[in-house]
Amino acid sequence: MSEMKIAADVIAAENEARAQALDAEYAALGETLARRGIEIDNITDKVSEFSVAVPSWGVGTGGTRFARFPGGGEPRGIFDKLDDCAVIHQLTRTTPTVSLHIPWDKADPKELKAKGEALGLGFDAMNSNTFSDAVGQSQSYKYGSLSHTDAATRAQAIEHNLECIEIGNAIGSKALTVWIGDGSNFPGQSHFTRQFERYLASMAEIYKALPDDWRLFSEHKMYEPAFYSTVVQDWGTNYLIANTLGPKAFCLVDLGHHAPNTNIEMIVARLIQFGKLGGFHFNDSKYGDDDLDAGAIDPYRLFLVFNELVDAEHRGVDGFHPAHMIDQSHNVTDPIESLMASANEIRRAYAQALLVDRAALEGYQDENDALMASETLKRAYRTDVEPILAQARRRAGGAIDPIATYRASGYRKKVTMERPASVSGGGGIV
Ligand code: LRH
Ligand code: MN
Ligand code: MN
Repeated sequence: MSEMKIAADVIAAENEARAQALDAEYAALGETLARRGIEIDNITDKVSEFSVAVPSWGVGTGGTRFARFPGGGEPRGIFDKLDDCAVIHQLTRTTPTVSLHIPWDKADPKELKAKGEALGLGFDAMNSNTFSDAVGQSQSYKYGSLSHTDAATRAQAIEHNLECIEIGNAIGSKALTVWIGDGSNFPGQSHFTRQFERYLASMAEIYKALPDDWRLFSEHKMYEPAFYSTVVQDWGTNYLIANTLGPKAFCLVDLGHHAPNTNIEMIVARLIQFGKLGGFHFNDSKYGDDDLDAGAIDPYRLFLVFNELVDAEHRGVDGFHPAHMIDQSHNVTDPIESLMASANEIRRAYAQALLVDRAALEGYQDENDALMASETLKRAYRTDVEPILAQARRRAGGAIDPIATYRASGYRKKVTMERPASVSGGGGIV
């Protein structure tokens, strides 16, 4: 039995107050879906099996571009972060794993593993950091890391990634995500081809050290912190990387890392078609890499991404098991609340995508009936699946209403008393 951060009787009392309404709403939705030939419990079971990893860096207040306004009870380090992640999972039953970032989360792997086990949490993909300088490192990443012109700097960046694999191996992770900020700020500053050759050679070294049952995810981003050119700037370059490195290399799609209005769901479809979709960093975006809460700006786009994933599942695409991770930064909300709401939004998009009548859609596509094809997607999207999500949580021992239950539990107040006040200031991740 894992350590419970929220008392079971709080969850029970909060659920008790909402159980009758949920049962009525679930029964009504069940009737609606039955008329469409869908058995509600089948959808609820599928939703229950769907999980998404929480980023360790998401539970602290972020948004460090101009200033940071920390809330009460900010986690002091990785062990506090894991406690907060456990709360998210206990109430949502959606986030059983945490994605670590090294060196921010560096600790004795044995202690990390023991803490995870005590809380009932596992570890998802490891993330390396060669986009900022760590205290005491000998070479600076100011002019790049894995693609740096200097061999010693590249060697240091490679070595750091190997260490991430080693730590990950000791705690049960099965993947490494590499995002780098390498690029240039002026035309002419870097030779595009030579820079990319150096990157590929460095990544090949990392790939060589990957255990057989691991996957290597490269994450593209259009710009920032390099503002003229970025080495891994789009999914085309990313595909070339994964293809060049080999069968354990895949592309990671962070929803906020594209030009505005990019058709992300189509990128997802292409990567699925060519067997190189590794996984996601879910978040939402209005202008750039905003790291806003999943579904906060454009929930229909999130649904359309899931429509591609469910379509691939439906077609039985070979070896299809993308990693689901959240990558967000919370500036004006309690990060625990934002992450619970986001996990819920991600499951919502999945549940809605499960409701798409795929046979009808295929028929409309074949007949070139654009309007009815669009309506088929909209019909699924317009369905309020909240009773399914709430039922899935309740059946797994979570909360019918995670945010209300969290507020009722007084967890934030408790950790605010235990953890010293965090200082505000700038600087941090981009
Ligand atoms: C930088 C970034 C990227 C990484 C994360 C740790 O753009 O947001 O998405 O995954 O930092
Ligand atoms: Mn990301
Ligand atoms: Mn990002």
